[in-house]
Amino acid sequence: MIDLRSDTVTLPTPAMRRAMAQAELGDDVFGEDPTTNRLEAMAAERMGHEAALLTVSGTMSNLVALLTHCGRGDEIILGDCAHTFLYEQGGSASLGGIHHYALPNQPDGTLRLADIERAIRDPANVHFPRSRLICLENTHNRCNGAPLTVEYTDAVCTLARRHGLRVHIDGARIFNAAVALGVEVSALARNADSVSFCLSKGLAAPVGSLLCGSKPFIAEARRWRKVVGGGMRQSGVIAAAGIVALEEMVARLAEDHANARRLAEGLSGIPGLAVNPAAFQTNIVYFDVQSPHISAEQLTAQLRQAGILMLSLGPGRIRAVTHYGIEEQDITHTLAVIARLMEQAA
Ligand code: TLP
Repeated sequence: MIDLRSDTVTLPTPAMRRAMAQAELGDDVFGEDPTTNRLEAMAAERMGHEAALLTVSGTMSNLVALLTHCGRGDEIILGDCAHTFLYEQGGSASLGGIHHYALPNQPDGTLRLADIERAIRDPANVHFPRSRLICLENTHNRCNGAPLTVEYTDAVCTLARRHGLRVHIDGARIFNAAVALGVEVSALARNADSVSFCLSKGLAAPVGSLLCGSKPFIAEARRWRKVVGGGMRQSGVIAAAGIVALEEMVARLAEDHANARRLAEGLSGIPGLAVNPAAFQTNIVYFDVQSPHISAEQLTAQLRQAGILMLSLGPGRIRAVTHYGIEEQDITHTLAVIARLMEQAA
C-alpha cells in the first residue's frame, strides 16, 4: 500500500524502536520518568520556551492549552478552517465553557490582522464574552499545508499583547513550516504564549505531542492534563521515540516537501484534475476532481483497489500527504495510476 491519507500513518523507525526498548523509566505523574523529563526539556529548548509537557495527542495538547489559558465564558479568536475549530469536537466548549469566535482563514492560512482587531471585544461591555486568546495553526492543514511566517506570527503576537490577549499556536506540523521557510523553529514559536507540536505526524514517532510555554503555564497545564486523563506513568517508552524524532527526523522533512511538489506538478498535467502546484510548500496536497465521468469518491475507491490510499474530503476534493516511508518512485507510480484511471473514466 502507498498510504497518502496522512502523515499520521508513519511507523516508528528502527532507531525509535531500539530507543523505546532501552528507555530508562519511572512514574511520570511523580515527575520521575527521566526519559520524559529529557524530552520535555529538549522540546522547550527547541521552541524557545521555558517548559514543556508531553501529552498523548495534538488534540489533547490544544485542549489543555485552551483550558489553561481561558476560563468559562472567555473567548478564543481562531480561523474557520482551524483544526481546533473543525476537528476537535469543540472540546474546549464542552469541557471548558469557552466561546469560539471564528474568522475567515485566508488561503495562506493567516487571519487578517484587521479582522482580529475587529473581533476583540470591549471588556467594559457586559454583553460580551471576554476576548482572551488568539489561536494560529502552523502549518495550516486545511489551507494547503501553508507555513505561517515569522513576520506574520510576530505581528499577531504584537497585536495580541497590545490588547492584553494571549496567543496559542497549534504547531502540529511546525517543523514542516520551519524547514519550508528555512528558519529556526524557535523563531516561529518563541513569541507566542504557548505552542503545541506533534511527534506522531511527519516526525514519525508512534504517539505524542508537546505543549510548550512558561514554567507557570506548564505547571497549570500539567493539572489540566491530569484531569482529562492524560497523566501517564512510564511515558518514557513514548518519549524515547520522541527524542529520536527530534534528533533525526526534522531535516528529512524537506524530502516530503519535494515529493509533495512532484505529486502536485504531476497531477496538474492530468486532464480532469484541478490543482495549482504553486500553492503547496510543505507535505500536504489538495486537488479537485473536475470530470463529468468520475467523482472524487469513485477515484479514491479505485485508487484503493490499486493499492494507493488518499482521503476524499467533501465534494470533489482529495487530500494526499507525503511522509517518511513514501519515496520518489511511489509518487511516480501514483501519478501513473491516476493518469490511467482518469483516462479510462473519460
Ligand atoms: N490532523 C489529522 C486529522 O485529524 C485531520 C490529519 O490527518 O491531518 N492540529 C492539526 C493541524 C492537525 O492536523 C491534527 C491532526 C491535530 C492538531 C490533532 O492531532 P492528533 O491527531 O494527534 O490529535
